[in-house]
Amino acid sequence: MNLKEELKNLKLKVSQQIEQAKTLKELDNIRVETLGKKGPITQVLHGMKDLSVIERPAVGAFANKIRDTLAAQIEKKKQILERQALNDALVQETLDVTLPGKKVKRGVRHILSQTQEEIEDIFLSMGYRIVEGYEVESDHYNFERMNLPKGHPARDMQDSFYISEEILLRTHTSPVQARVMEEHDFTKGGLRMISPGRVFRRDTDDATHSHQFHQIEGLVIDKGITMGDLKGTLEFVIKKIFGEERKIRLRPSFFPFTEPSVEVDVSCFKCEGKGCNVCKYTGWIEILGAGMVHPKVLKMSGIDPEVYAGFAFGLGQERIAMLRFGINDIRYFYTNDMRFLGQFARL
Ligand code: FA5
Repeated sequence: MNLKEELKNLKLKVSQQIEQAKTLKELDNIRVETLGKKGPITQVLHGMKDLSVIERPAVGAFANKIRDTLAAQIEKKKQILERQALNDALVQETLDVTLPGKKVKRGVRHILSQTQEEIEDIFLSMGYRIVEGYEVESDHYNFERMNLPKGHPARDMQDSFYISEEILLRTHTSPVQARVMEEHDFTKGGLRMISPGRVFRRDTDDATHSHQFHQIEGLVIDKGITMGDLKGTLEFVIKKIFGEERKIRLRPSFFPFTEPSVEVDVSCFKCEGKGCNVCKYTGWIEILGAGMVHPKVLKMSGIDPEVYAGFAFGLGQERIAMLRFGINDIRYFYTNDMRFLGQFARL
């Protein structure tokens, strides 16, 4: 068989292989095997040295033509296979755009933070300022300046965690009263502030008590402040928190730093005063402690009680949130159970 015959047969065979190739990889193998340096066409071209000078150009041109034809066929087939591969991928990787998306879970503010912010907003709307106190306090501000000298029996009600003899974790937010009173410039007007924050007591944890909880302190000092201002302010705030139809009542009580002192009750919002398990069948729920600032406390802060008077109150934030939302165990606030916390995305 002469070289031309050989090339023709080769072309036929390779053409068929190209035609039958199913994948791009298969096609590329054919290209390398046929047209590559070690492939049969190159071999034929090498064999040309044995041909006569007359035969050589014709066979050479024929071999080149066959190589170009096969290369073009391979290229064409490559495009077909590529399109096919793309179509297959499009079919296989179809996206169902109607499938519901993945929900991104939005967090919610902790119910205690929400309660605090809501109460802050009420007081801000009445021109109060918000003051931050210290969680680590001195015995001096926490007790002495609140008219609770060492050995005073009322200290027993607020046993603390001591860091040293004089430094402790504050047991209430009342020390902020003394700190603000002594730095307030009364030539510029009276003082109205609230101070929310964390407090600590050596109380045993149960459904209504925690060794760590939150209070909001309130203090107003100006000329001519009376018990009527205290009652009116608290009535306004409590109605904002618990609803316009609520009533309040003041009961005599005792705090060393206020005189007179009162416990403030709100009419029960569950039974409307008829008596139920929430109000322990009294029709009233105790909500906070308050009173007129004791003249001794004013004096210790450099304020003349003959000129100025004021009222103060302290409420438990957990207590407010528990009553409002019917939460029956204070420990839910601190255990970070999302099933509990997630329910309060509504304020
Ligand atoms: C006081 O702490 C006073 N400083 C409040 C005050 C301020 C009175 C200004 C007058 C003028 P009392 O110990 O009652 O008061 O605490 C206030 C509130 O804190 C309580 O009504 C209750 O809601 C909350 N509370 C007290 N102990 C705990 C506790 N262990 N766990 C959770 N809440 C508590």
